[in-house]
Amino acid sequence: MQLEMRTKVMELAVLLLVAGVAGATRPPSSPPPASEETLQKVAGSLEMYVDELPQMPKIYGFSMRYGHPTPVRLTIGMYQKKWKFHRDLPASTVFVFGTSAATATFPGPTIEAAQGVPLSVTWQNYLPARHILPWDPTVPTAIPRRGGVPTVVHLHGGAHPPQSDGSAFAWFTAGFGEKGPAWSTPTYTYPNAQSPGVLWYHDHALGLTRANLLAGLLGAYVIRNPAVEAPLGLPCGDEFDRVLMLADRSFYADGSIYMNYTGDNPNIHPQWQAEDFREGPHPHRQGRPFPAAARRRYRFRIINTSNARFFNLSLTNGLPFTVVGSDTNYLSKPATASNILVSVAETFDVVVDFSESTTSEAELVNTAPYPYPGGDAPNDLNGKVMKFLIAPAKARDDSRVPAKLLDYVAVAEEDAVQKRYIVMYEYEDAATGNPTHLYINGKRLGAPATETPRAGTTEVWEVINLTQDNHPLHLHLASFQAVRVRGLVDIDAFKSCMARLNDAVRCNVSQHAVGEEVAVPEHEKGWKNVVKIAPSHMTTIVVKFFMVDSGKPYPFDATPEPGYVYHCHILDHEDNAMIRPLKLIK
Ligand SMILES: *[C@@H]1O[C@H](CO)[C@@H](O)[C@H](O)[C@H]1NC(C)=O
Ligand SMILES: *[C@@H]1O[C@H](CO)[C@@H](O)[C@H](O)[C@H]1NC(C)=O
Ligand SMILES: *[C@@H]1O[C@H](CO)[C@@H](O)[C@H](O)[C@H]1NC(C)=O
Ligand SMILES: *[C@@H]1O[C@H](CO)[C@@H](O)[C@H](O)[C@H]1NC(C)=O
Ligand SMILES: [Cu+2]
Repeated sequence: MQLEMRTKVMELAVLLLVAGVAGATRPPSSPPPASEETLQKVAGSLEMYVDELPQMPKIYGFSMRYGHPTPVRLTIGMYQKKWKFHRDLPASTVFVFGTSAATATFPGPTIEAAQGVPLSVTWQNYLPARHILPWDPTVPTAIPRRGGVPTVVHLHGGAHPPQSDGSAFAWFTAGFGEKGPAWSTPTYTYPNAQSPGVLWYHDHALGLTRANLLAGLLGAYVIRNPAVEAPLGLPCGDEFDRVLMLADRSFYADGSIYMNYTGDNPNIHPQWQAEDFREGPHPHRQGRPFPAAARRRYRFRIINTSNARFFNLSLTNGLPFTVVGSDTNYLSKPATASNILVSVAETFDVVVDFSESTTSEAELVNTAPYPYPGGDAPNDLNGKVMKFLIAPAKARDDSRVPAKLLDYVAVAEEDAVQKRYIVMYEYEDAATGNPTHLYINGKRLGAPATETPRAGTTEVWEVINLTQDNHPLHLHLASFQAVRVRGLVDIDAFKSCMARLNDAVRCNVSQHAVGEEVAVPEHEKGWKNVVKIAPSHMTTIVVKFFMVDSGKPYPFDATPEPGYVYHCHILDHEDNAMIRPLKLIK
């Protein structure tokens, strides 16, 4: 008891020290460290399935004034406000997107874009002097001298010029008061030249992404093209085509969002943790029934927005998911799956046919262990995502799932002009054995770019995980596809060689990557922007640095500064610092 008290006092002391370093950007009067028990108690006190699933407001990124979609300019701000997550929970302070503080929502409004119609968005920062969540100045972080919350928006899955990509170094504070070294413009332009599909926008500020997303800076972005999509006949319209953004959050009893600010190695990183899983359920997951789902087909665009949690989703009444798209692109033909494994930031576009249900209710449940794949099974609280109440009578349904969806360019591994080894390392504190930081290819983000593909070409990347986690790899701009996943043999020898030489070829990768081949699931065989990289495996991905729907070059210059990045999408890894530059050349 006494010992525990002392630990807490020490934690506080460390935190105050951080506050001293961080000046005005420190969290407000920090809440006491909460125990797992307390958080579970708060989560358990929220009655499940009482609040209806919300429809987020839509903002149109085009105008139909002349009878056809024409470009518009939008201004979207980031605001601090109070947000009611659940009937039984006091309102929480959040950072959220909206066209005004009054209309801002968690998640932010869904931006509706038209394929082929460019959209300009001026992103504005109205956030206060101090963050609502703790952050760690000892990982590479945007730290403004005069306070404020640095943010910069990245459109995940978007093919757009580097100046509009939301470089981690292009952050800015309220009123553009302070700007990061790569800041160049308040207005970002999204060409929307890519295939129709679902994307999402979120903060990408250096070292703050995990805290800024946890606070609420995320929203969906859908590109549509009726001429291409209507003939497919999939469920459509606001009611039957829905975006589901999954997230996990824990709360204090007063409604504040919880973030663990005791570092894994507090003497090195006072706050940073290798994997910051929320203990409790997100009320969006726990508390939301889908009101009276009609007995017909629905299309759900499921986006995983949690920091580190994987979701292995299935429906309790046994209905399968018919997967029609993965990340932003359609599959070439539908794939049926009884469960889908969604990593951080991964997206699945699925159709569920409730007319086939033999029950009047179905729960969407998550069975993925966390950390994935070696961790604990989810409990009753965080294993339940939402519940569908299914109407008794069959509803009229003109939709269908066609045998063929959309075709894109072929994988064509043989077209690759370059092969690269991408190796994920985790470093540990010798004393505690806890992770201190993670790097790709043993290099910091700030080290000169080594991945410099030529625009318009195809490359093969052999991605090797030398850590214990499954890392969802995300490339900005490029689309890629896993073609082979192969086990590594004699891994200890390989690992120790890599620790010495950091060179896959000299470490005889071809003699180690000869283990069992793991099949890539049918529903993941599409052009993706996030691919799960399994521990102890080498995943071969084919990367295209051009438009994969048409095979044409990017309709913009992809080579200027500040370039792009590629990174692990576990936000705690990305922030410290599993992220590297991706610099296209002519
Ligand atoms: C917060 O993190 C610390 C250090 O990893 C851990 O000991 C503690 O159990 C965590 N607290 C909760 C509530 O998970
Ligand atoms: C979402 O991604 C997070 C990591 O970003 C991961 O921990 C979580 O399991 C994923 N959830 C789903 C449903 O995929
Ligand atoms: C996901 O859950 C299903 C049961 O719903 C199970 O059969 C499957 O093994 C799980 N997959 C993973 C990768 O955990
Ligand atoms: C790689 O393999 C060759 C031939 O099998 C061997 O001579 C060499 O020592 C190996 N290199 C390392 C670093 O293990
Ligand atoms: Cu990772």
